[in-house]
Parts: sequence; C-alpha cells; structure tokens
Amino acid sequence: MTLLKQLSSSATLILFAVWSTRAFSQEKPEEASAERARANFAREIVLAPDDVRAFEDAPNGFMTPRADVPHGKVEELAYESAVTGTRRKANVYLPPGYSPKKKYPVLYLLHGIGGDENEWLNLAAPNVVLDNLIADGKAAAMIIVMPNGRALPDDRAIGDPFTKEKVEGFSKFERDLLDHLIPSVEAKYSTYTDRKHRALAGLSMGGGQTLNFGFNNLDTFAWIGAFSSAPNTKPPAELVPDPAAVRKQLKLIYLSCGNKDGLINFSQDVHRYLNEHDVPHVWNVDDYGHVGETWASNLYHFVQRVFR
Ligand code: FER
Repeated sequence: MTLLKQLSSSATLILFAVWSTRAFSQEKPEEASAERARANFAREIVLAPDDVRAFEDAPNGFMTPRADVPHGKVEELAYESAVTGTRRKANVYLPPGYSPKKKYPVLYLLHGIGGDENEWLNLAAPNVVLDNLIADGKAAAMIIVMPNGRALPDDRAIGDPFTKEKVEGFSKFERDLLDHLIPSVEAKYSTYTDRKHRALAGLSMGGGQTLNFGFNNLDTFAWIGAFSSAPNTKPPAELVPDPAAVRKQLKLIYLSCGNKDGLINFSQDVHRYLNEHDVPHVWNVDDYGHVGETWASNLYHFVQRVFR
C-alpha cells in the first residue's frame, strides 16, 4: 500500500487545519506521527512564478528494458554496522560490462519513509533507466547503491512508519552511511574514493536525508539530488550555514518536487534560501503529487548530470 493510501484510510481532518497553519520548520522525530504527516500533506500549496519545470517529464519508455542494449546487474551487498549492531543489506547496481580493472563513481540512492532497499527498484527501476541512458551515451557508467536508510536493528518496512524510533532511524543513518556502508562499498567494488566521484540522492525522507547529510559532509559528496523532500529536512540556514563553501564545493544541487505535493514547502524553502545566497542549483517543479512518477522522472534527469 502506498504511503498516501495508508494515510487517507483514516480520517482526522480537524488536525489538518490546526497543523497546516503552524509555521514551517523541521519536524523532530518525536513530533512525527501519521496525523502530522496527513497535516503536512494537506498544507496549502502556494506556487511562486519560478516554481516551474526545468525539464520535461522523462520520455516514454525511459524505464522499459530494451533488448538492443547491454544490461548491468543488481546484486545484494551485506555489511556490518556498528550503528545498528547488525549485518545490513543494500542493493547494488553494477553497470553493463562492470570490470574490476576500471574504476567507477558511486551514487547512493535513498528511499522514502515506508520503503527499504527495494523501494527504488520497485518505483523506478534505476538499473533499467541507467542501462538505457548509458547505451545512449547520456549517463556515465556508475554504480548505484540502494541501502536501507532506517538505521535500526529492526529496519523492516512494516507497521506504522511514523513512530519516533523509526523516524530517528533515518537520522542515525548518517553515521551508518559514512562509517560503514561507504567503506564496505569501496572495499568490495572497484570505485573512485574521492568526493567528486560520490553522489547522494533520495526521495522524500531520503531527500531530507540527502540534504541533511550532503550539506553536512561536503568532503564526502560533490553531487546531491533531493526529490520531494520530507519534513525531516533541516531548516535552510541550518542546512547551509556557509553558502560560500557549498558554492565552491558542490558540483550539483538538484531539487525537485511536484506542484501537487503538500510537502513542496520544504523544498521551496531550500530553493529560495539558495537563491538568496547565490548558490546555483537545479529547481524542477513538475506536475505530480507525492508519487513514484516524479521520482522516476527526476532520477532520469539527475543521473544525466552527475559525474560529467
Ligand atoms: C511527515 C510527512 C511525510 C513526515 C515524513 C514524511 C517525519 C515522509 C514521507 C515519505 O518519505 O514519503 O510528517 O514526518
């Protein structure tokens, strides 16, 4: 069941009105609840003249497997994490012709609040999107790592995803990613190991994680993509306290959201702050709500702009 269906299946309409008038700021894990999520999704959407598309939707067939192109493969990576005290799983896409004799850049791709390491594969088939783009010369051959971003001993995507503990798991993932996942990926695969060859992107909670972790670790990532970022996104002045450093170090900041997504306020605030501080970025507002179509389409656009 999709998150939105899950949320609309019970009715707490009065809370919508109460919470949607509250001033915007980051939602702390202890504040998270299904009610708050419904209220966040029901926020009034106010579009400014520059809240428009940077790109058309991805073309027909962009995520359809083609018989005429070489295919990469998806395999599982298991890694030990001192953050969770468990052996964790990630899905890894290796591009067509992957060879330990070459070195590859790596995109870390993060899921939403109800997802796990399989969510991107189900929503957007990044392996197919990349096979097609690489064959057309439109994307660099890259490894894509799809981890489970809920860094908890029990990280299963079951039950109410909005509990304090589960939401905290998404913040704890910063250390899991930096101290355990990245070193494991770079030990197992033939990768470059500098910031210019690492990208971080995600949808919704994963978009918030991308902004929170990406801006906080400029020495680790040079390319960031946040699609339909969730209320876990830190307030912009906290995210980017030093605009000059970001301007200098990041090679791409890509923000997107649908113009029918009640969470668009969170992305608009980051976009406007970056504009006020002259930090170049992509801002793509398409015509979707909080749905897989916008994430797949923005993944298509984002991956063409990294590592080149
Ligand atoms: C919330 C609304 C939405 C929230 C998280 C989300 C933590 C995440 C949505 C998603 O990942 O799709 O209030 O609080």
